[in-house]
Amino acid sequence: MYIYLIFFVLCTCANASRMKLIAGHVIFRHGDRTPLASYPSNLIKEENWPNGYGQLTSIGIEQQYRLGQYLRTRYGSILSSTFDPREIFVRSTDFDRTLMSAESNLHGLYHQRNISNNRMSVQPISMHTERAANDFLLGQNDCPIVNRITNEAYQSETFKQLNEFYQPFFEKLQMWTNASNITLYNTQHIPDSVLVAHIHNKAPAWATEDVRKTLAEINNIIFYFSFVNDTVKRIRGGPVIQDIWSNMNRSVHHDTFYKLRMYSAHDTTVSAALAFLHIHYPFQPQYASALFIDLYKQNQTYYVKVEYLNVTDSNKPQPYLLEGCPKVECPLDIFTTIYQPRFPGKAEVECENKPSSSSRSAKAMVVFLSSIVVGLFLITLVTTMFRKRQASVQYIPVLTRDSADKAI
Ligand SMILES: *[C@@H]1O[C@H](CO)[C@@H](O)[C@H](O)[C@H]1NC(C)=O
Ligand SMILES: *[C@@H]1O[C@H](CO)[C@@H](O)[C@H](O)[C@H]1NC(C)=O
Ligand SMILES: *[C@@H]1O[C@H](CO)[C@@H](O)[C@H](O)[C@H]1NC(C)=O
Ligand SMILES: *[C@@H]1O[C@H](CO)[C@@H](O)[C@H](O)[C@H]1NC(C)=O
Ligand SMILES: *[C@@H]1O[C@H](CO)[C@@H](O)[C@H](O)[C@H]1NC(C)=O
Ligand SMILES: *[C@@H]1O[C@H](CO)[C@@H](O)[C@H](O)[C@H]1NC(C)=O
Ligand SMILES: CC(=O)N[C@H]1CO[C@H](CO)[C@@H](O)[C@@H]1O
Repeated sequence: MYIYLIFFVLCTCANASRMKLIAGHVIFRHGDRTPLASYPSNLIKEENWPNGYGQLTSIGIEQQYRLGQYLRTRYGSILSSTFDPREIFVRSTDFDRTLMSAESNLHGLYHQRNISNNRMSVQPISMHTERAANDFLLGQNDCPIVNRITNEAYQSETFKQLNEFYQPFFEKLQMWTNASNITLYNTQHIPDSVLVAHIHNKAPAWATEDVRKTLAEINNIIFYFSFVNDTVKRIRGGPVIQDIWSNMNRSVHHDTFYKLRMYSAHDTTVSAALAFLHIHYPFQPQYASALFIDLYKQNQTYYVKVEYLNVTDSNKPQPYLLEGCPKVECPLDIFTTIYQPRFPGKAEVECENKPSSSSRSAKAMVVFLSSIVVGLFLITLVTTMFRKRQASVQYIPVLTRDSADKAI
């Protein structure tokens, strides 16, 4: 009896002070697409892919449709069942695959239509974009300083050592692909071409499981090195997080805000946003993977919760405990204190191509930091060799002599 009473009281209190969802923000990668490029020995040419290179496939359309259905279950408590442009704002990069991904996703999110007295079977939904050259928000504009820092990272000892490590594999890869001079610096499109071909049952015979695993490792290394520098994190990941923060700030100040802001973008956008938040995610984001940054309210206090749906179609996002936050539901004030100082300035200022003022000290810094990273890398390598390939998420992608050898 008493237990029931206590239980009842607890429940009532819990209800009264429930975490209430206020606003959702989602950054996702487009769905399954055709390859972006090829290699000399490839028998599958661009014309063998529906609509050519870099286009959303029917698999990708369906992945996004299902992600939209998941968004309905996730945000159904704050979004009307039919489209209302005052509630949702959709922003996409200016690519066919991301625009079409957003459309497919919205078909899953708004299954109920209500237009022209139901005489039309389509519900148009507005979305916004920006041509790539001006798209600072989702990281598409050309930014010379980012290229310069990336090139500096490529000069680091760690990167050189990794390049050495994969030389025997690259020699094989040159033979298979008929491409010349393959290095970690220029190989990006081969892992992609092979992965996409494999998904569509068109992979060449040499692309065994071990070869694909090694290619994936290489891809992950390139992703890792692309977003390791704080300046790059700020420039490539900062704008979208700042945009999200502004919407949360408007809500807190009782200004007009969107219940859901959706950003349809790329693996690089998702990686950069994760890196900006100091989440060390050492993999290439999968198709239709989605990063959620949601605003909650409880007892007049606002909280930010960050979750990443890291596997296509999994519907099981992983919550993150952010550095400096006491718990997964991070009080907005703390979130603001941590991230506001890292927000970028205007694109023109951030991306300005200034010559490096202190390139010597910058170089010394790179050498110093690389030696730390080399140390970490070697420790990781040795540990994994002893552990015999136990799956684990490390700060740096786990490499083993084992996997490099088998691929050869
Ligand atoms: C590789 O390139 C050479 C020289 O260009 C050419 O003769 C050969 O047929 C190519 N092999 C394949 C498998 O594409
Ligand atoms: C091979 O690639 C590296 C890095 O991309 C470049 O520095 C080098 O000049 C290239 N060598 C040849 C023979 O093309
Ligand atoms: C990031 O790059 C900038 C510009 O080259 C450099 O000054 C800075 O030291 C780098 N930061 C790190 C952590 O390597
Ligand atoms: C937060 O939102 C309020 C109300 O819209 C606005 O006046 C204020 O400038 C915003 N703060 C920042 C730092 O943008
Ligand atoms: C919320 O407020 C209620 C009533 O003021 C209080 O009993 C409860 O402990 C508060 N909950 C939290 C999590 O602060
Ligand atoms: C996805 O996240 C889970 C939980 O953090 C992790 O165990 C898994 O390795 C991740 N998968 C991929 C493909 O990133
Ligand atoms: C689901 C929904 O909102 N249906 C409405 C569509 O429009 C007709 C006519 O305006 C309404 O009667 C429905 O309720």
